[in-house]
Amino acid sequence: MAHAFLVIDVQNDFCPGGALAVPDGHAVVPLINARQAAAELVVLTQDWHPPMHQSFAVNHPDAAPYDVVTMPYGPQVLWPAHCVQGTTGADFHPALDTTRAALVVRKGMHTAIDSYSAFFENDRVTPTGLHGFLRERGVTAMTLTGLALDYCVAYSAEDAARLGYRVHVQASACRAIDLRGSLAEALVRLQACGVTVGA
Ligand code: VGL
Ligand code: ZN
Repeated sequence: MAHAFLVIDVQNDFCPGGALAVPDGHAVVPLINARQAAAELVVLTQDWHPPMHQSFAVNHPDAAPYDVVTMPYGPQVLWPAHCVQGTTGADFHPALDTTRAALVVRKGMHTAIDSYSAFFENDRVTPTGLHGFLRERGVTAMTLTGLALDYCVAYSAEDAARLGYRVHVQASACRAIDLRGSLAEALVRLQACGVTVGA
C-alpha cells in the first residue's frame, strides 16, 4: 500500500516570465522540494507539446489566446504556445529537485488532442500509462502538487479519484491560472469526487 507524491508541470513556461505564466507559480518550488524528502515514490509530469499542437491559439486562424473552440472531444481553451518539446520553456524550473523522481510522465504529445491530466488525454480515454505504473508499484493513495491547480492538477486529481485512488491536493504547493472562474469550478468538482484539498 504505497503512497505517491505527484508533481504536476513545474516548468518554466508556467512560472513568471514564461509563455503561460501562472501567477506566483515559482513559489511552489521550495515547498515541493521540502516535501519530496519524506515521499515514498515521486512522479513528475511535464507538459510536452509539438509545435503544431492544436491547443495553441497560433495554430487556429482567426482565434486569439483564451478563446474556446470545439474539438472532437469537447470544448478546448486555446492557449498561448507553451511547453514546446525541447525548448527552455518546457524544462523543469531550474530549482526543482528532480533527483528523487522515479518517473517523468510527458503528456500533450498528440497534435490533435490536449492533455491536462497526468492519466488521460482530454478525450478522457487515451491513457498516458501512469495508472499502470502506479498500480504495479502498489500505489493506492497520492498527494498532488504543482501547476496549475485549476487545470492540470485538478484534472489529474479527478481522474485519480475516478480510478479508485485516495487523493489529496496540497493546495499550498499549487497555484492557479483562474481563467473565468476556473478555480472555483475546479474546487467544486474536486470536492464532488471525494478529493481532499488542504495543507
Ligand atoms: C496546463 C493549460 C495548458 C497546466 C497545461 O499545466 O495546468 N494548463 N496546458
Ligand atoms: Zn499545455
